[in-house]
Amino acid sequence: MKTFQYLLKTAFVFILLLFPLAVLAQKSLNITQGLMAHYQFNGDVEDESPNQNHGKMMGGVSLCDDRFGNPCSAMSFNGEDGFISVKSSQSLNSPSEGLSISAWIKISDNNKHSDLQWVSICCKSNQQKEDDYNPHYRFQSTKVTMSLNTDFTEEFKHEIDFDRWYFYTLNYDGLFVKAYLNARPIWEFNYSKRLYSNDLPLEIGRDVPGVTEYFAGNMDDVRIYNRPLKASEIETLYRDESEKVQEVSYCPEINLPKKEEKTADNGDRLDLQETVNVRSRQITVYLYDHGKEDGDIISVKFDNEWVLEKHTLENKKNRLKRNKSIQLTLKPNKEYYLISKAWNLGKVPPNTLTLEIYDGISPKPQIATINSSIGTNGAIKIMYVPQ
Ligand SMILES: [Ca+2]
Ligand SMILES: [Ca+2]
Repeated sequence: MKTFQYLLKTAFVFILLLFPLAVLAQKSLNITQGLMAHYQFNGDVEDESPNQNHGKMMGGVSLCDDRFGNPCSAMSFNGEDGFISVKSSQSLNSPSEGLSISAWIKISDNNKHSDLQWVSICCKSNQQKEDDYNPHYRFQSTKVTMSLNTDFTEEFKHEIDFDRWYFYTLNYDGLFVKAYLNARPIWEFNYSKRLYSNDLPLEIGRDVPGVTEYFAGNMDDVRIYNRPLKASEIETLYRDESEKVQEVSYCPEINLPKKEEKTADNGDRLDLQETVNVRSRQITVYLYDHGKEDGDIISVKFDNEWVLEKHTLENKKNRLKRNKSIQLTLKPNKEYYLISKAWNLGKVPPNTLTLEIYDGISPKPQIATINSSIGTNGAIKIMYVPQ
């Protein structure tokens, strides 16, 4: 009897010890080994892996509802000119003998690429001419083909429904290329060549090599691994519901260039630095150089329009009215972005713009400063909040 009690006690202690481990195991659903990049699209295009392969939104892409209905937690691609561009990096160049790419996708039947169900998830290239190095890898399928690189485009037969979320995975283990839909294996093909890296960007939602195709529909949770995933790991990712909890409480209205055009700001990073709430719909903004006048040249964009082009900043004058000013009109409770593009760094970097903002109601102006450098546009958010 004593032995039995002892056993029971030991078992109890053992269970108690194991319990936190089990909880931990459940929490660490995110499979991180070999993860080169992970895009959750929760309000942004940042890489959630430690590799900092952050993306840039290009052309017709915007945040949309995810598969749980959370706003601004997935990415919508217009199928015409929208994609995400990610600079080449050591981590993105690392796959050679194995690879896995997975994404939640919901394709739409609204463009010229939908007849064959083109699903262009990502492609490590932005060049047309195809060879061993171009693309390094891709995940692209139609209802009759599956592509991993240029060499590997094979016959594939699989139709999916439009306007429905699927978890789609491409896996290459050095022996087979396999496709999984909702974690179920649907196809495999023998292949055993290595993948050759290049220094071209990774593009999500666009496949330039050969003919350019764009993804039409919504995408979420794009994960790229430099190793094949096990079937059990694909299942784990598919079952993961950690995104059910809403992370983005509002939709940031980022007025990035809508078209992929060679405008001055195309390709620049946006650095949001401050939020200013004003009390009337008409505001006057005076602009001057912060500190020493050193020849800073800027352009200013407001609500996606250039309102000032290549203006040389001057010091604050004794009478402010002699400084450059702009008049802006705001709708209530809408988020506006005022973006400063630096054309130089002046003699004393960075390029610093001071804004003195008058709303005609507040007794004092609000002062904001925006730091910009070449390639990184500083921005502030302005909102008219009626009292
Ligand atoms: Ca998401
Ligand atoms: Ca192509």
